[in-house]
Amino acid sequence: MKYLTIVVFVCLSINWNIAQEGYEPSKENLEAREWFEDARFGLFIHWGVYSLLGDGEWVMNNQNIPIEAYEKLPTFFNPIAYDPVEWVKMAKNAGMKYITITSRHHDGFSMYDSKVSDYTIVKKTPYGKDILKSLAAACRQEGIKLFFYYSLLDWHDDNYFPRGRTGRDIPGRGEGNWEDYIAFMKAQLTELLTQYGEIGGIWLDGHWDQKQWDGKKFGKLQVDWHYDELYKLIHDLQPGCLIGNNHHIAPIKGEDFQMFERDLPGQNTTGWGTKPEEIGDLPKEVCETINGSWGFNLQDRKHKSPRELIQYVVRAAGYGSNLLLNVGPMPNGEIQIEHRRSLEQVGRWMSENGATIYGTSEGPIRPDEDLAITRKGNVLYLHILNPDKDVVFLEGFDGQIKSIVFYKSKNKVPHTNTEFGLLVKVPKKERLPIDTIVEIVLE
Ligand code: JFZ
Repeated sequence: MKYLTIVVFVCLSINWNIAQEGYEPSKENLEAREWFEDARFGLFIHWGVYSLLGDGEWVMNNQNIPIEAYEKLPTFFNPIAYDPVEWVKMAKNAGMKYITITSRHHDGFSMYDSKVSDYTIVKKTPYGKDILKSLAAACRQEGIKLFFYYSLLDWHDDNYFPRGRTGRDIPGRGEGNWEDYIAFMKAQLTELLTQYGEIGGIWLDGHWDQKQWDGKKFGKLQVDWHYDELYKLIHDLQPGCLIGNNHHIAPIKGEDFQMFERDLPGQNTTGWGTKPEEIGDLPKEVCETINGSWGFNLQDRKHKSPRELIQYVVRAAGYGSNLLLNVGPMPNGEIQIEHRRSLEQVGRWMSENGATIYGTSEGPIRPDEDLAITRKGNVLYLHILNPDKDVVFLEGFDGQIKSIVFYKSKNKVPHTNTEFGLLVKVPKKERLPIDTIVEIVLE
């Protein structure tokens, strides 16, 4: 009997990816997923007291800043230039349909008025106001959906114990109780889903911190994240709220979309990304930075050009995925001029060509270096991303073509149907530097 109890206990305790078993998305949720897939483009915002140091959102870990020293940051966080309406308008003009913002990142600081923590923007900064409240109001006003990023991992809270593989050398950390930490997260998620109106989704991050790491690859999970309870809580509070988790593994029951960090779906270029066999059928979202950093980084000059950004949106759409493009606002609340300018240009392109992106699904052929295809009913949009191409060959294409024109000029496209596929000719005068779109209407 005693032996049996031990066996049962061991079996229970290693089943640590427990999902929201039996989860059936509600009608609201299915509608929200549809909306999400049509939206295709969102703004990611990483903003916190770390922004003050201009060295990214991992600065506490990277510089091993003691808890006590880090706690000085909130005392001079005072974003007097923060104008949420301006942020939302910037996103909207860029052609984005939703915003995902960090409510609490790995540093454990709540950027909103949390009653269950003392470590919040309202209680600890001279600014003293809840930035999510004003952002939520601005989003509502402008018709933009709001999502919250929420960190599962915490470098500040003693109850985040056992510690994960990051933040181990931060001086001043204590040893608390894991179950209390889970209860704390539930209380915070409840606040986030009851104080800000309708929330588009919750973007969880930090799962991987609790997987053992041998310097090359991840091993087993050390803790129970209680996803069954967290996911149920979120869906009970707001059935339409979409859950995504940046765990880089196949979707866990209870999730509503699958995310890909800095990688197009299936292209595991980071090494720790999602493997092709782990791609499920949920709506997809790729996240990427506008420069090289998530949180504000003063020295980062790797600003992506408008051309790169537009092509990334197009490629993601070609994979049937959204793009969540990140900016890291400065500590004063402003978004860098370089990024605002680029987003304006992206917006100009989206306003002319958005019909080939929004509401589309992936095309019949996977994107490659030179092209991506999106689809809307019986219309295919062939996006030629390399202006040097004079001929494009779509191998295996055997659709019956009703009409085929260049999207911009509406001129007919010279083409030949061969037994191996479709050959499309792109005359020089039709070529565009960013994306030459060919509209193919099928019978
Ligand atoms: C995570 C965060 O750590 C990062 O700060 C940012 O918020 C980004 C969007 O998401 O990035 C990760 C995710 C996974 C690993 C490292 C960073 N990992 O598996 O080592």
